[in-house]
Amino acid sequence: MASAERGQTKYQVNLRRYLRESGVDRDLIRIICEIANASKYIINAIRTGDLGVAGTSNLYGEQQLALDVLSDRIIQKRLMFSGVVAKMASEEVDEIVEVTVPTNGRYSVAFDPLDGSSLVDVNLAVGTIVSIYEGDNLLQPGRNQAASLYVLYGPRTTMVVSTGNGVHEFAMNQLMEFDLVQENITLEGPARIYAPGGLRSKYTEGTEKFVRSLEASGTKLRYSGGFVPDINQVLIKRGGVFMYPHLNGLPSGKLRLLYELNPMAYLVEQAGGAASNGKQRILDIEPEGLDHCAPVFIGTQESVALAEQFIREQEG
Ligand code: AFP
Repeated sequence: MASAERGQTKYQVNLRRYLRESGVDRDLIRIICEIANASKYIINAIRTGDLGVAGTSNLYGEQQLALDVLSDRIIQKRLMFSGVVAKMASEEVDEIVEVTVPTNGRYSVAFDPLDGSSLVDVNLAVGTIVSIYEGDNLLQPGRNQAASLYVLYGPRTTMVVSTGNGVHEFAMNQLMEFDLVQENITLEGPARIYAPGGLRSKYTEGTEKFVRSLEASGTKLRYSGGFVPDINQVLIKRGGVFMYPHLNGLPSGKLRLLYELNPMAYLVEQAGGAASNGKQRILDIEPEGLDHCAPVFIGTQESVALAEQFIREQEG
């Protein structure tokens, strides 16, 4: 039900009301709505902000853009004063940030403030990725998340969120509020699209055979270089698979467990899909640190199982 009807007037169901009527914990709603508010300022930063470098580097030694730092500050400030957050971990900050102002400390949040920021200068879609845990331990397996979401800054601004009862999409309206557009997004059948991250020339034998099987079955290649839009395609098209695999010379792949893989794996599993590092469920991986990276195959259960089979057969 995308909107509630009272008499002749149709009312859109907005994010806060939908979560409240779904019985979501009020402090968790607070965090999700703070991210929704932060997204308004991030949109403005993307549209008008400085596309240059910040002159600093992140935890992975990657050069930070001014937009990375600005987006990080926008989100940190809203979570810091939310009154319900104990700790924050940002992909753009080297260590965990303790909330130092009064808070009930019920939740902790890991986030990538602007994933794919290097795509802004070529005007491609980028996103914010958020992972929420109860308590103050951010280094626990992703299966313990209380919620996860992403905001996709594309031709439309949308939020896809799960609090453990299905995956739902909201779109930003003219008032910059998020209205429900579809609920209980569910992946169906085999992948119709695939997104192969990383250099193909460095694929291992198992991954190479997996990709060839996708091509042979007519699966279409759809890869933007942005994790958020690429995963969004898999979810909204109801069927696909994304991979950023282990590569020859890069056994851990590129993507970050806390800030990218866990939140997306939570969403995709809530949508009836699967997420694996090629051998193990992403959400069962014990984080070894904030900078933990892992290979990923994520999408329909059928496609992820096939990837694991090829890797098992070819690489043991
Ligand atoms: P940035 O946030 O540094 O732009 O990286 C984005 C990303 O982590 C993820 O969004 C993409 O899936 C992946 O990099 C693309 O990596 P390649 O550019 O190596 O394909």
